[in-house]
Amino acid sequence: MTDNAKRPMRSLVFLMAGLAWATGPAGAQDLSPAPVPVPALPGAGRPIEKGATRARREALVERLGPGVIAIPAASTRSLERDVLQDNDFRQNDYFFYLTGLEAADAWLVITVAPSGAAQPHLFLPHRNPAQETWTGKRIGPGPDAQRLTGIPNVHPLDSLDRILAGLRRTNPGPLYTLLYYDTATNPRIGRWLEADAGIDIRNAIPVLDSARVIKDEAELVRLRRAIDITAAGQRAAMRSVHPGMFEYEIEAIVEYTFRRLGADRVGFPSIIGSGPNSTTLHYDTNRRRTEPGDLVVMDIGAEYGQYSADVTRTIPIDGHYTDRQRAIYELVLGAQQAAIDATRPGITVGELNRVARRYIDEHSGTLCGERSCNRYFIHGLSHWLGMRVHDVGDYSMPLAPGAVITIEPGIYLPDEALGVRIEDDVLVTPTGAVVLSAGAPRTVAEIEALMQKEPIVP
Ligand SMILES: [Mn+2]
Repeated sequence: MTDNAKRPMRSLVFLMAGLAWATGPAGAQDLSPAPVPVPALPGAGRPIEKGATRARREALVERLGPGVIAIPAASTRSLERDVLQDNDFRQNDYFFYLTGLEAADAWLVITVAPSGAAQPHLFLPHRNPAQETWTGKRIGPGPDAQRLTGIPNVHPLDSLDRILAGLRRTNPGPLYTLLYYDTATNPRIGRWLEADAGIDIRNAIPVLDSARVIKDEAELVRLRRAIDITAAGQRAAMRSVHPGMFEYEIEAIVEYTFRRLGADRVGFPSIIGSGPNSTTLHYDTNRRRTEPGDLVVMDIGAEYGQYSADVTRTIPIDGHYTDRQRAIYELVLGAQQAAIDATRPGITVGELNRVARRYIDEHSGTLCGERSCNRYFIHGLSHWLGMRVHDVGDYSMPLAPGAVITIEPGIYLPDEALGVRIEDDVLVTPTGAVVLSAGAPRTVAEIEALMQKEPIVP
């Protein structure tokens, strides 16, 4: 995938370590330029795709009809009260989907008149200079917020209850909001839900979830970047591992690459399972020391701009698969390719699962004894991918262009400490599918060849 020409000669690696880190094969030069942060925007400050977020709001209005839609942002978490492992703030996915804004404690309200005419309103907390000593600059109600979000009506948060009451009078109909375990604890939604409030309150989540399955162009730009960064993490790990390395060292190479290439955080805890741990599906303790002959399952995903990748590779710690490992690997790879080849609009993930399992049935031979290896493929083939690594959406829905799924068959043989999972991220197109994670080497030959190259991390 990546050309080696820009790397310094091996003998210079130590002298030029800084340069090697800057220009290594998992380098930022592989990515399109990152957007320039907008200082007035909170969070990562990435420019808001105003056209895309407006189109998403219009699609929601179209589906819900007259009434008022009120979507809360997330709040910051407390260093004292919560377990903070990265940032103290990650925006609510639904609020982000409709606004692109990373502001805490905000609300989006969309009015839909009986005529169908819709109007978005953004409510933002007043800025608090004393608090900003701790938090850094926030975005408050004002012209900056209007200009950067493309939402013409911006109000202070403390006027929300009063203005919302007026908007509900002039836009009769249900009040749609987010009803799920997380927002049940939102005091304002709690008040609306009380029986004596007399509000016809309905859940906007099912309609939003079905919309989120189909990614628009702006979403795909972010998701592709998360996936490209993750593929770079896979390549960096492939080059750098050796027997005797601890699993957490491999995790460090992966996550170093993520952050160096601008990922915001991991989309989920990195799974680096070596030897016997390769057969534990969600192993993420990553404390074992690798040994010669181990396979290592690396199931990793960077989050970038609120979107998460999910790419798994299974590599031999010493650079060469044994005959037995290779045979199982080729079986999993063949099943994955069969499912990728079958991916197209109209098919369901359940049908893809059957395609992969049929391949395994037909190609197991005696690899797993008398019977097919299928009984060691102990999880589902696919899940939706997007703002959540296991993204929202109905799995009975036939695939349509713009949907993104993972395709990840695996075979796990605990008695042999031999687990193989291969996972790619696949975009459904009008005519078939595109593998978005092709930047991570996938065949035995590609992986063994890359593992021969000099390590990125000495
Ligand atoms: Mn997955």
